[in-house]
Amino acid sequence: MRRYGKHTDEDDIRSRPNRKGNRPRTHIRPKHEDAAEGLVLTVDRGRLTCLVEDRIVTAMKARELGRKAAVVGDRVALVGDLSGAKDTLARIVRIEERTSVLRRTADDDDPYERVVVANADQLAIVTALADPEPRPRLIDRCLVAAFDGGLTPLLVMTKSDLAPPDELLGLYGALDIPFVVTSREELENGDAADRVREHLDGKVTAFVGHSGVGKTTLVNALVPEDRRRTVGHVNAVTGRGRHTTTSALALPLSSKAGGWVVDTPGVRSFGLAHIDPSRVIHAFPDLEPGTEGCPRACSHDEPDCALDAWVAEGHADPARLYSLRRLLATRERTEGD
Ligand SMILES: Nc1nc2c(ncn2[C@@H]2O[C@H](COP(=O)(O)OP(=O)(O)OP(=O)(O)O)[C@@H](O)[C@H]2O)c(=O)[nH]1
Ligand SMILES: [Mg+2]
Ligand SMILES: [Zn+2]
Repeated sequence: MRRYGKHTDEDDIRSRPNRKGNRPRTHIRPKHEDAAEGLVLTVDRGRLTCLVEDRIVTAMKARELGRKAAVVGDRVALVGDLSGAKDTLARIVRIEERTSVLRRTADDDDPYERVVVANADQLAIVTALADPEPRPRLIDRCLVAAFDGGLTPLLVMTKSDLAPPDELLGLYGALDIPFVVTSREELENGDAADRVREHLDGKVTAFVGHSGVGKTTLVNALVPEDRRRTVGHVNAVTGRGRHTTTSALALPLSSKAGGWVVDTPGVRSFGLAHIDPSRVIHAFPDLEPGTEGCPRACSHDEPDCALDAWVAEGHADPARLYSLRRLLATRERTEGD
């Protein structure tokens, strides 16, 4: 005899929690459909400052993200306390797909690559014309990282009050890369900000370069102080002797077109261990057409390379070929180590 009654009882017992209104426990992780969207503005020792609507929310990453780390510029999904009130902490449960990634390694032989900024459209490579001296090597490396990461480059040469830009313009002025030259005076009368801003509207621009070249000075000239204060009240820029930037910080531009600037800490080198040498040539758009006559899989640093003859014919500056070879050689050497 089938004992419907008993079965029903058992079913009742099993399903009782549901009837009480509790959600059934499933093995599928909740999708956090109610999560809010945020933008990571700065990261400091595991604490992420995010912009959620118009609120500044402090968050940490949820365990379920595992080893994935959110970086400045990341679009993230947040749950928990999103009020932005003091001492509250939200959780980042998802990092949205990135449109671009600026990566570097500390040195060429450092296998640990870090993402400096996510979702930037443009890389402003900042070089002082003096104090500190310009380093074309570093510029070339930043260009490689920009092309490789899907960012368009912009060259910013600061401190033209201390030294003329002629030499650097000789090297980079002829490339199809936009550039801006600024001085102390132009910083003070607003011209520097105006001229740089023309290249920034509607874009997310990361500022990189050696320490002391004037990245923060420029970013501060671009973003009005009241805006910096709202966003940056948990700002990770600390002063230690000279005010040196210790973590990346995204700040909104005030123009109608919108856009963001990302100030980053100064770098000594820009390791490219993660980039395939065959891709390095893309950062030398002035030389790239000359590689058409190269043998297949040319390393561009071998006797049959077509670049020597092409440059000798006057198509490009020999200093640029030297730069390319030096970059390829330093990469090779560290790879052979
Ligand atoms: N003469 C001159 N000095 C400048 C100019 N721009 C910036 N400086 C000075 O250069 C110094 C360093 O500027 P910062 O803006 O802190 O440099 P930074 O690139 O942010 O440095 P890190 O944060 O260490 O990477 C400051 O003393 C600035 O006042 C300029 O156009 N001319
Ligand atoms: Mg700085
Ligand atoms: Zn070649």
